[in-house]
Amino acid sequence: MAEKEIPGIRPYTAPAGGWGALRATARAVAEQMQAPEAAITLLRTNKPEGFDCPGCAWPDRKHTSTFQFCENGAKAVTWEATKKRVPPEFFAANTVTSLLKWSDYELEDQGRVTNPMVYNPDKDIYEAIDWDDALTRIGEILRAQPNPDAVEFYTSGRASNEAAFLYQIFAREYGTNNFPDCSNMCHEATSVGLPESIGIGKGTVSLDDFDQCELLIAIGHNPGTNHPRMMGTLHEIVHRGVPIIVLNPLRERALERFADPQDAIEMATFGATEIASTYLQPRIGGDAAALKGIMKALLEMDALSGPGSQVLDHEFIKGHTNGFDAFAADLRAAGWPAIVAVSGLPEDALRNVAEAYAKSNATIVSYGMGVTQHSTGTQNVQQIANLLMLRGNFGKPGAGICPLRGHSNVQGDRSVGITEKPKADMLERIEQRFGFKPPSGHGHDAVAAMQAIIDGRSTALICLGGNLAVALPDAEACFPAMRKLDLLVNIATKLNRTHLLTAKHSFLLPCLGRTERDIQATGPQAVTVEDSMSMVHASRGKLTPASEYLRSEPAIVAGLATATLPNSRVPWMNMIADYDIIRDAIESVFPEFEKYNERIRTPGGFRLPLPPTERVWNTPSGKAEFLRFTGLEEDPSFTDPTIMKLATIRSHDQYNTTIYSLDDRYRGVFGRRDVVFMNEDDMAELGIGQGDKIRVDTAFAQGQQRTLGNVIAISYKIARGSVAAYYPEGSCLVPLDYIDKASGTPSYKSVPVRITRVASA
Ligand SMILES: Nc1nc2c(c(=O)[nH]1)N[C@H]1C(S)=C(S)[C@@H](COP(=O)(O)OP(=O)(O)OC[C@H]3O[C@@H](n4cnc5c(=O)[nH]c(N)nc54)[C@H](O)[C@@H]3O)O[C@H]1N2
Ligand SMILES: Nc1nc2c(c(=O)[nH]1)N[C@H]1C(S)=C(S)[C@@H](COP(=O)(O)OP(=O)(O)OC[C@H]3O[C@@H](n4cnc5c(=O)[nH]c(N)nc54)[C@H](O)[C@@H]3O)O[C@H]1N2
Ligand SMILES: [Mo]
Repeated sequence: MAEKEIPGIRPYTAPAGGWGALRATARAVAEQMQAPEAAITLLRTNKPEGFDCPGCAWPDRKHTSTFQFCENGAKAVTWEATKKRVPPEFFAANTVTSLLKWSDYELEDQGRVTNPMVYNPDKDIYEAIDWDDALTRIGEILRAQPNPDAVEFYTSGRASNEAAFLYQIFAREYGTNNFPDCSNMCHEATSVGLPESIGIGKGTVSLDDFDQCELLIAIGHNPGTNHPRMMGTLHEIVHRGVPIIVLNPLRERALERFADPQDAIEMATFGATEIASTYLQPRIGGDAAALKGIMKALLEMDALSGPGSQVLDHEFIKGHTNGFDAFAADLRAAGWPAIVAVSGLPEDALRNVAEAYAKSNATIVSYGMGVTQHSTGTQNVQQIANLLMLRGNFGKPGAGICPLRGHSNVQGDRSVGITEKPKADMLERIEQRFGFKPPSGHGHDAVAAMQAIIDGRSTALICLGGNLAVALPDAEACFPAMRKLDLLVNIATKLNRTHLLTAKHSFLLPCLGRTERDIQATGPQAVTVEDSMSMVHASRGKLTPASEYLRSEPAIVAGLATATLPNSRVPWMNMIADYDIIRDAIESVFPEFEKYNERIRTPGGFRLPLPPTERVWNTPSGKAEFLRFTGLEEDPSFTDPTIMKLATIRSHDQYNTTIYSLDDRYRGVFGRRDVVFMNEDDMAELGIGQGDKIRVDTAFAQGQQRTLGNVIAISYKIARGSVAAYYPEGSCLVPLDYIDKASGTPSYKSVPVRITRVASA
């Protein structure tokens, strides 16, 4: 196919990282920050007396290393520490109806919200309101709701442990377990799948394990963009001679070639490091089939091997696991032709992975949204655990499972009680500590919360951060439903669309960000967060707050609680005066936080217990469980070969629903986001040329169909039968109930679609 010039589409041929990344950082600082105080804060990111980077949940070595350069961490910090403001005058000049026409990028780019605001429906604008008035009115409205279970308490994963803990105590004393949470759209498959397999819903590796691993298998994540500090680790292990096998339907530049900005020689010589030793491109949704193929090959190799040279770790399987025989029988029954067809990978490629895996004495498997955001997300995660169990890769140095968490404290929020399915022992300890009886019935996760709002069962929504309506799929169903709410409260740093989907009563409460000083009655306070590897440490902001009216998240939650629950048993104001008291309370409800205040005062903090690292399995059988994925297809209702699978993915210049710019440098897209990435052969077969206008129609049954129009096709190195569009633009294609039944996670990465050409470029 002759290449046409399409505006904004230019192949990117350089390695990821390198000077391009440095230039992008300098630009982010220049565009957003007030020099010099704010720019200097960047140097305090992830330092012992500094703040935790809001960018991602990848850990840092002891928080004492020299400044780790990271382009997207810099963007996250500068975007928060921006000099731009959204004062009351802004709202006075722009009706909510007019703001709804702005793009997500334009809304957030206005800067930090400075005052508490209340919506005035007569004028269709947000107006400034005193904190006390706002809190009193919210309290009155909350007390007037039909029942506590008609209120949804959403949490986004930037909230600190202290804020999240107070928030769950508030909601439970109010009387509900409705805790929709961003992890319901993210790693819920991990939180549900891994406890069944290995007894805990978290990763088992530490950074030290990366120093000792002999093989890394990286499945369905894009660290060059989303976990950029991981690139330093990948760079190191490649230089140690460790092979990295990637499974990703798209070629992601940083997983191919990367120039480490921390590496002076690489920078000076314009050199780069090849990251993946093997790059396999399964079809979207083909991971379980690929993993089953790899494990089947291992079983076959083991059957041929003699005593002493066995491929499987039989001792581990016998001593530590359950369910092996049925699991192995299922693998033996799976036919190679079907594995090849569904995974989209040749048999010999899968056998080669098995061989590399059999050679390694210590393997880590890392994974992200490419694994979890599928209708079989939970089972996909469990296949990864199975693969590791076959060679005893739990509880030994250099080995384990590494889910790449999303938001910088999403894991911590769950550790301190943000869960819609509370365990009895936690509830008992809450009652012991605070003297009220928390509800025990299961509440709503994110999708269930929105379904309750759509049906009118839920009448109020409080959001501790985030952009729930845009983060959830299916705007067509969600946006109108938001307007039926009686109460909408958003605690936020920046303006976004969820704030504009106003209810009968709507409030916007501006809070401090991570980078800012938090001073309470007893002096400056630090908060704590937990990274992807279960390390808990302190974070202390240094910048002057964006406005004198901002309050900290813990203070806002305590204010809401006091206003709503006049007879509360909880000493809210004491806890706000001194966050050590919040941490003491956390420790009394969650024993694994013992000596919390003492241990966060050591640089680097402390690690929460991870029993699988000691080969202790907190499952009902007391063993790690081999859990089967029956069949190979993730959704057997869509096997018609004309149906393709669409994934919604992040560009390099976005943070979830926050769009920093319209560029996606490493994928060669500049100044636009209206693209659908397609395989060249699929395009040829469908008669679609580079840059042609297309439409994407879902292949769901009548009534469930959705369409994405006004997009162009771009040829990209993506597996056949697979297409990709940006999140959130592509979210309109995902029906709200197309979810992983086990975890409730929307299938954002695997929508059955058909593509038609509308007009030529
Ligand atoms: N700069 C930046 N950093 C971030 C974020 C951000 O938006 N911007 N978001 C944060 C959050 S909340 C999260 S959860 C993480 C997300 O981090 P990632 O997990 O990296 O998220 P995505 O970009 O959504 O998708 C990851 C990859 O999945 C691949 N993929 C799609 N479908 C499949 C499939 O069927 N199989 C396989 N094997 N791969 C597939 C895509 O090609 C893509 O490379 O990043 C966090 N960090
Ligand atoms: N189609 C599609 N949809 C997806 C995904 C996908 O891959 N594809 N990924 C899903 C995933 S993994 C996730 S985690 C969700 C993300 O869902 P959310 O967590 O709800 O969304 P964010 O875009 O991270 O939220 C951004 C907003 O958070 C607020 N904010 C920023 N910092 C702070 C702070 O310090 N405090 C407070 N209170 N507010 C703050 C700002 O107002 C900002 O506008 O989206 C999900 N949606
Ligand atoms: Mo996420």
